Amino acid sequence: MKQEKILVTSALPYANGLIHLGHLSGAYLPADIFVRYHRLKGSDIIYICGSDEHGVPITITADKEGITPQQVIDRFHNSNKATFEKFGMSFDIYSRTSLPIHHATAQEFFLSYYEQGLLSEKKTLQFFDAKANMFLPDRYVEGTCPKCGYEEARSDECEKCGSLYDPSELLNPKSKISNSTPQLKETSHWYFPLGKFQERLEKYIDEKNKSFKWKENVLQYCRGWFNDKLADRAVTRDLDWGVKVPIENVKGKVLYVWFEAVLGYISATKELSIAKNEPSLWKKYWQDEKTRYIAFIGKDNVVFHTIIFPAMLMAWNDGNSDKFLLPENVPANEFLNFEGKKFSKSRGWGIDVDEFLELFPADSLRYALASNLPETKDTDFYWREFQLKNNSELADILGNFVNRTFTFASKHFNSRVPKLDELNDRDKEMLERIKNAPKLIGDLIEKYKIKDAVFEMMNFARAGNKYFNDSEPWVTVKNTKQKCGTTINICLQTIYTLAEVFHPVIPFSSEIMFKMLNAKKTNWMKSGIPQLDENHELDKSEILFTKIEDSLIESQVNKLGRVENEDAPDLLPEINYEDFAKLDLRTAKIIGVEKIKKSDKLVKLQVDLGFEKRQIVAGISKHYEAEELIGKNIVVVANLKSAKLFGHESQGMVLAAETKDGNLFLLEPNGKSGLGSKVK
Ligand code: B3M
Ligand code: ZN
Repeated sequence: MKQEKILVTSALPYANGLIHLGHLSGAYLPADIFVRYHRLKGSDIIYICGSDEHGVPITITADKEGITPQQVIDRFHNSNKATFEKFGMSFDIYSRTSLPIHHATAQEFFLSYYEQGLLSEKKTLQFFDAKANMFLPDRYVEGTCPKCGYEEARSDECEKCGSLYDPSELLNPKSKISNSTPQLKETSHWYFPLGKFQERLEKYIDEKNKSFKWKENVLQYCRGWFNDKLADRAVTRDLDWGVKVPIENVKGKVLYVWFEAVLGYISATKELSIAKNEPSLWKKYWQDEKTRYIAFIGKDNVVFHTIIFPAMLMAWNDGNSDKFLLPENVPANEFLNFEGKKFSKSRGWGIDVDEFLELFPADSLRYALASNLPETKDTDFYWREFQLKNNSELADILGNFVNRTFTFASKHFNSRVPKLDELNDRDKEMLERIKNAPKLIGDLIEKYKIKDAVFEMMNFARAGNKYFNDSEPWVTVKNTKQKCGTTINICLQTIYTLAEVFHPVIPFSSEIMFKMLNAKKTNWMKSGIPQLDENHELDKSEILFTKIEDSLIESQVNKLGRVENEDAPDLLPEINYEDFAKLDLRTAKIIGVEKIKKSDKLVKLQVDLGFEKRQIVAGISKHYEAEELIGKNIVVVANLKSAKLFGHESQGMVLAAETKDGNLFLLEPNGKSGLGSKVK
């Protein structure tokens, strides 16, 4: 059979958060299974992924934490990369879109469109947040719907009544970033003419679907987009963080994150080529007509991979002699939910993959997720189901079959593969099953029916167990040892084939099975032919799967929905004691109050510190009547440099607590500490 050449990509996760189980089920685990299968089949396949490191949310995280966007992406890139490794993802490269090679690639594409005259520059009005000094993407503006009065409407569309309007019609707009009122400000952007490509895109999807059968859920999304007619799309943004618009004299504008992120697949492949010392290797995958390109994603990314990315590639191909391939298939999955609800970090619903893998083996998670993939509709992860999959399937069926076979082989056959003697019908039937398993399972994987493939894998192990039981080697070992030998031989051959076909799903355990067999993987299809010679020496047996205790599962279930503290404020950066000790805080008493005429906030206080009297201007006049202030014991900052406020000298500061709704309360010591005492 001819060797297939295949390029596989998985959506590039944002380096702005940790990946969760839902991500694994959507775009990563199915792809990894597909890739591992093809490697065993002998296909020439590369698997590309990496972090998506641009976009507004990353800059917002950075601002919130008082760090740079680079620090944000470094943190999440490194931890997601490590988590993927622990989970057994077998990417050929896990790259990042902040690398120069990606910036250059994305700019090259943009310039090609620009030079072909495809992009149009348009002026628009967009909300600008003066406080945060930035243009606001739609989802960061909220206001009152001009049609129905819904108060949480978005800048150009109302979720409640469904109406679309111009952002200038939105009432009481608020910036979600600074909570201030944004102003509409003129800006200009470049637009990509998606509409021009509609006909070709429809044809492309139609043809690919005819030859390669696309998933119904994916076709549905595409039809929806085509029905609404594709419109021009702005492909630039006013932002500092991202791939700079490569046009002279254009400042402060970057490429829209989605517009460049999809090109990250190409730049990552280039990076891989350089790492492999074959700089043009990437062309072999992206530009050779014989290559099959499969893009694995989750359902929220469909339009970008079936419409926008293909249109971008078509546009490049129109203007350049080196032509890129379009995806042959985009087998998007639906979502995985968690115990009946959406994953939510803030509500404590779900578990980080990293934390999960501290508690349970990667293969247990891989198997549980793979047998419950959201291939045609959303599915749920349930802790009890996870326990059941591990205990009753991995341990009780696969693990048990391997264990009892090895026990027999070591006890009665000196850990060597016994001779295959005369075959009865049951033996022949089992050998037939071994022969058929790789093709049966492989065909399902090729059709992206991974869940069904996993079901067949376990079914095959089930058949092994049944064969063992029905053959009763514990009886034959006593009177017809040759018969017993035949049974154990066939069981060992079954284990070999199981190790092979289970490899894509549980690679770590498959590795152990091969080690126990003292054998190596072979070509996928060959693994249906008995591979272990008579008298072949086996390695020692290991426990493949341990059962998960109820208590461990219960403690996880009990944790659900518990959050440390949802309203915990963002504290200022840490200080050390020396910083604190610089403040000289003293007890004092208010002995005089005078309003400051031109200000509705400030009052002039005369305070007695015991050792001296001072004048302090404080912003509390909205919160206290002058009369109630006289005689109050307070705390003041006594070593604050004096300053003039509204023309009045202020020699210190009074301490007050501000509540969430903006009320101020003076800190009032009870008077026992006298005046001028140090507060520490
Ligand atoms: N980072 C969206 C996501 O993680 C986005 C995918 C990019 S694929 C090129 O859902
Ligand atoms: Zn409305």
